[in-house]
Amino acid sequence: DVAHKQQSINRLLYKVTSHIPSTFTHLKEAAETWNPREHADHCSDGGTAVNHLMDELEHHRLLEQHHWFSLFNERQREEALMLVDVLLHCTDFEAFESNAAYFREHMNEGEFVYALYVAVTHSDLTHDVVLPPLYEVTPHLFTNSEVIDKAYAAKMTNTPGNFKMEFTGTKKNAEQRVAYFGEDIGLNSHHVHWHMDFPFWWHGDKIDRKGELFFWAHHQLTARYDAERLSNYLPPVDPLYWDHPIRDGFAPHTSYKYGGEFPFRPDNKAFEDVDGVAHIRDMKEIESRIRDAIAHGYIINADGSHTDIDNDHGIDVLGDIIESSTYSTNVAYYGALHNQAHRILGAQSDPHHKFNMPPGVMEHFETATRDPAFFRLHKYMDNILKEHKDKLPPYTREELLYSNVEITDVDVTELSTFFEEFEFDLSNALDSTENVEEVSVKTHVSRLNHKPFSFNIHAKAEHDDTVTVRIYLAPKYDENHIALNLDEGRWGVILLDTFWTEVHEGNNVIKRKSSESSVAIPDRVSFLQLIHDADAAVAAGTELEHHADRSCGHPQRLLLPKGTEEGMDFWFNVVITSGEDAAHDDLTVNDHGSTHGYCGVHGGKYPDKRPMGFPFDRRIPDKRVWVVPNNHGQIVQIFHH
Ligand code: CUO
Repeated sequence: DVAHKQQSINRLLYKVTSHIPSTFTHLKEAAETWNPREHADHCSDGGTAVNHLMDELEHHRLLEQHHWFSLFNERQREEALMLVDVLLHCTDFEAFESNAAYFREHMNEGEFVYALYVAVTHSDLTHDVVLPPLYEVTPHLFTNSEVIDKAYAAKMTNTPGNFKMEFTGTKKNAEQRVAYFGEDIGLNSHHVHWHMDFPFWWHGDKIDRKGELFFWAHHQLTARYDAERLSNYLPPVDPLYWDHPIRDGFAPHTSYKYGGEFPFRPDNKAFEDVDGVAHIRDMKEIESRIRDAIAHGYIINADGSHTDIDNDHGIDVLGDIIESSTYSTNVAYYGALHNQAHRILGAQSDPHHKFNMPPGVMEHFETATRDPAFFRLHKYMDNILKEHKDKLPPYTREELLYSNVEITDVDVTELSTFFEEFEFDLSNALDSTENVEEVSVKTHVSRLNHKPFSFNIHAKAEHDDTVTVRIYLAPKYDENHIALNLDEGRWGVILLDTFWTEVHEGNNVIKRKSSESSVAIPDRVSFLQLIHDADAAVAAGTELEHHADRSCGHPQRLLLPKGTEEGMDFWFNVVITSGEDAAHDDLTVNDHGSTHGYCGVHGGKYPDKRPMGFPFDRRIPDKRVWVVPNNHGQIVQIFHH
């Protein structure tokens, strides 16, 4: 049952760099005596995956324990995926947890955590299991070395502690003004989970519009980052250029649990080739091939055939190519622009491996957004994809019009943001030793939040119908306080919410609360709470009360970009179209895991049949076509207190 499964996953992830304590009898036993090869009858592949991994293990070919792990390292990824394969082929939970316990003891811990998270995300056996927040499972990747050092000292002196986590850098670094966003533990958690829901290496069942979602989720991260910058009096982020120095350096103040400090990059570092990874010349060549494809309107597949991209499907094809995912149809020609760029950026401090530095923050999805170069890189790719979108014809009035509905007004309650303190647990940062007592070690950090808000959409309908509603927000002014026109501002729109509802003939009031947003998730249940609840439910023989929220989703707290004291102006746009745009027929009553806006529907079609970002995804050269009764725009202000 769910409580048992939850308890088992909790225990597997608890203090993962230490042995399973003897109090976890069942898992301890599996770790020591389970022989995966002997249980091949519990594997839907007849034991192929298990035997493969066991061969590697027995021949001592696997990465040692207590070593850093990076998904972008080919061999390390291969090993982690072998375990994913084992777990996803288990036909019952007992085999799943026993194999997991066994390989936990025998494989690299980083590989193990990654594989277990991915397997729990995708396995039918673990649907109702809530994954503990990664920032409490691997705190090293989410907090600073200073805090970790204090936690170690607290343990040594047996003194409980709660330490303040500061954002890296100083006021002298203008980029630090938005560090609260790039270093937000919830944002980093969303980002890493997005990549677990949609892994670039995925070879399981086809994931719907995966390339387009790659574009969209990261386009939204970029648009949101730019809005945060504006509210902090910074210009939008510049894209990266291979021929220009990387203007902003980054000092991560972060260390690996095993493997030393994350490397530091000074300001104005010129790009260098990275030995064994890529040449900058090749990156430029790949970029130019992709841009050629966009200019031509087709890509060339590996077999020489062409796929037209001057259509709504083009963004999906290009997203796969740029990422590059297993869905890219010609990796030999179009390369792996995104993945290689992450590795190149991560290795600029030691590109020739002279100093044996571990991977940089850009080489982990957990840490990537901490580095301002992350947003530069993604702006660069976003601009390439914009070239494609800008080639498509603007929407016509007919395509925008849904004549059944006229939006007459929208009331929005006060929009305001503030900083608050958030506390999380660090005990997983420390190993446990059976005879040293545990002390409580926590950290607290400032984070952005907003007052709950709601809006009422007043809409007149000619007849009863299901409708698709999309709510967008976009900064009204640029960094020089010049008003952006519709076509300039549209690429910066932030999707706040999208949902399906019924309208009836006559006047309707569509009410919606910020907490219902389909792009955001509430605060994650803490790891200690999950452990406590599961243990209590198992002991009492009762069911668990929580229902499994998805881990992929923008933090609800960050739904609104930060405002300003005097109030920052934003366009607030409501776009209503027919319910025909729904890809599922139960969307008015089922939100399919609640974060479909940025994370799709797990295992199903993306719910909105229109292109992601519709109707702001295409050029709007003539704003008169925009004036349809089912679109509504007004200015709102976001205050920061
Ligand atoms: Cu999410 Cu570059 O894709 O980090």
